[in-house]
Amino acid sequence: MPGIPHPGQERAYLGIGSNLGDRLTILQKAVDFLARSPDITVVAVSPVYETDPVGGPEQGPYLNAVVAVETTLDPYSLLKRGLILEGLQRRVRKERWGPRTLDVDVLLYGDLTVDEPHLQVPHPRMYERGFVMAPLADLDPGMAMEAPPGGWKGVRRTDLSLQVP
Ligand code: GSY
Repeated sequence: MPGIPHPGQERAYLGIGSNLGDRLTILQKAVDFLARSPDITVVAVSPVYETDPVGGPEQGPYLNAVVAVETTLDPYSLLKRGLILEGLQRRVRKERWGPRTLDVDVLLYGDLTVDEPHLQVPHPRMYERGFVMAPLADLDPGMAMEAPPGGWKGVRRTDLSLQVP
């Protein structure tokens, strides 16, 4: 991932995922929304992966990707922006780990560590999740955990792609 953030900006990585509705369109709308935000620059978007659901009830496969951004928002405001985005996709929080139109996670925010009830950065489960590590490694191998022998299970790279507007 080339480039150093501009002064006053932080590099952050967001995980996006969807397993309900028109999954690719929903992810693209999420990228478009981020790119339209004056305080966020979308630097790069990973390839799209189809992934087996981790946790929760029986549910359909996800499409997952990782978005690299530069932002002047602090990590809490970035989290809030993600929640707004989820709301725009009419995500209803019925059950933890259940199917969802859109999930947005703040994975990394510069070198910062946050450990608060509503926000943990780095995301506490990201290093064990192939659906995060595989796309993150495509964007920035230095930030990701190396895949285990045999590769990440339940994670398939697709030919689908997300555009940076
Ligand atoms: O934490 C993100 C939501 N989520 C996902 C996901 O995005 N992808 C897959 N494959 N499984 C998941 N389980 C949860 S919860």
